Amino acid sequence: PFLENVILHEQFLSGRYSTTFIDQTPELFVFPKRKDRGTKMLSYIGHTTINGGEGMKKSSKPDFSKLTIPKVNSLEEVPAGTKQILDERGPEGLAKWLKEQKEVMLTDTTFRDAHQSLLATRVRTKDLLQIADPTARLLPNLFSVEMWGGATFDVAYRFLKEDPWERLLSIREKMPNVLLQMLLRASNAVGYKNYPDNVINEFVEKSASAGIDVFRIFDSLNWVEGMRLAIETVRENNKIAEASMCYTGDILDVGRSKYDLDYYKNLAKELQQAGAHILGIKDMAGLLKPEAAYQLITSLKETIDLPIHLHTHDTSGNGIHMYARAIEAGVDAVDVAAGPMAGLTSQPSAQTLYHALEGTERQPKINVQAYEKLSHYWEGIREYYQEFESGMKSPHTEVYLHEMPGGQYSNLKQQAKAVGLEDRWNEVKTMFRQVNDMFGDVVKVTPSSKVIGDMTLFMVQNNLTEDDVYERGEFIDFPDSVVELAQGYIGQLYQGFPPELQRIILKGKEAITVRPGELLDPVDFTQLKNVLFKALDRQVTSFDLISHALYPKVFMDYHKFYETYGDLSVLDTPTFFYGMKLGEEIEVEIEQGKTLFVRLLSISEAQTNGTRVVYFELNGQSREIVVKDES
Ligand code: 3PY
Ligand code: ZN
Repeated sequence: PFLENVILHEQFLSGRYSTTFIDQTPELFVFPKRKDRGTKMLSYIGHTTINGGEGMKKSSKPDFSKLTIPKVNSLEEVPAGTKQILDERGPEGLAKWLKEQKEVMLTDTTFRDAHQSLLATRVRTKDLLQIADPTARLLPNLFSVEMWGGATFDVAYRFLKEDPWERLLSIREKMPNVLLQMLLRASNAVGYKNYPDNVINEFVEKSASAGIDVFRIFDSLNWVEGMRLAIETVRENNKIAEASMCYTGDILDVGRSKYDLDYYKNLAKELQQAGAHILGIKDMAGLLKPEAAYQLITSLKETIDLPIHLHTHDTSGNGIHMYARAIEAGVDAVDVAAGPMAGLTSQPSAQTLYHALEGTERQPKINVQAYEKLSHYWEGIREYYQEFESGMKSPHTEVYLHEMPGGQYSNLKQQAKAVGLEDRWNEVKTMFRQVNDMFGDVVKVTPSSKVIGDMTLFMVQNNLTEDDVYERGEFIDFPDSVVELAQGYIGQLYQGFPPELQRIILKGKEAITVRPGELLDPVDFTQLKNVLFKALDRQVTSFDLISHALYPKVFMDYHKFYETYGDLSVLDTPTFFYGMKLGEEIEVEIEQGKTLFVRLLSISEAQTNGTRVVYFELNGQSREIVVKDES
């Protein structure tokens, strides 16, 4: 039970108490015995040493090389950048400024999409934070740093056991000069479903107040109705609304007319009218080919007045050539990552693009040597996360066939493996495209891509063909997400859901055509605050409230973990994932000026009840922790 004690008692909270209150209710004054921070930390290290990190198979701790952090003078003032332009001129002024720049501007995605796409979003705040100040000082000419949103929000809580809001607040402090950017899934916020309108309002407001300047907003079906609320809320908060269209299909393929140049031109006009400060083009799978990019940017520049910001994934290996053509056509900004975190399912490399544009007027004004120095750091960091690599080793042109987004590829592969389809991965890729075509050729990006993925696995697992679905569909129980899509709860598909298939999937359930958010009851934040106060046994912040509204279970699980093991964000990454080696000593700075020195002395044999005793030395004193061996 969460706290029956006095601090939550109504009488105590209302101030109506005296010493008789204590006499009459002694049970309220029994406080649970709290473990100290050191013990909690040792429990975690002991547990991880014996059983391996969360969701990882147990393996011995590799010998990692020492990280190299570029030397900068942290006492000097950080050079001014785009953030100061936003503060002085507002979002419209900033957009105008962007359009006026002769060189192409760069967004660095190393802190978000690069590791979401290469390392299952696992890079921890500690590893981002210690390079944030050097990045701000060495690359003050970046347009922005994309460092939040997308999958980083729930992965932080779920797997890294840290608070995403603290990541944002602390990076903001270290990077006062460049715009901080996030990926916002419009009405799905940073989740996988539509949320009530007041949750979107609140989330945007809190993100803006915690430090986000540029909101890249997209709808997973390119449904503008689903984006309006997010765009308006960002504008109300005086931040930059980068309304984005997701690029799908191939405008060069004349046989495939659904998503042609006119489709994108109309969409761009609609987004401009909806209030975009910048038009984003989100090529989430890396399907935009060089000549297509040239034609697309050229026509969009003739169609709208907004600056254009292009995002891609380098899966096919054509990323740099594509960017070069888009830059030739006048694109204003593009997304890149530091070399060691670039390429394949991630963004193209910043340095490669810099050199590719040598001798042209549009070469970015960045210090490429500084990028190389920062890259030494990222090279070391990537090693820490080797367990989360997807295994893709070379350019993968098959993406033009299956059209799977960069961030989904390794994820779906893992899911396929989990349901025993590892050996049928090639079939899964082919089926992914077949499901896309069956659903009428849809935009595939979180969360619509997940629906296609769910249906794909379902069909391969059950050996179903498209004909089977049409012939026997009435007797088939489709995955929940597929029913939701067919029902309109993820939004409206361009040109609608194929009616016959919709009927088969819905089995009499009604489909909606309005915005799902309109139908959802608002969250009562006042009531939630009271409930959370009881459950957490501490002051509830507005960040807690919004996190709980988005991810109730993930948030409470995180809280429970935190109660047991304390603040793990201070632990170095190798220890966080692998625990300690016998005889090893580590230092953990639990707060400024307070350091724990931990040495692992020995581990006992497993006892009859399946536990082991782990013997540590903590700041010179011996400590024992009993850990259940789960092997
Ligand atoms: C996300 O929504 O997390 C994405 O990166 C989509 O491409
Ligand atoms: Zn992306």
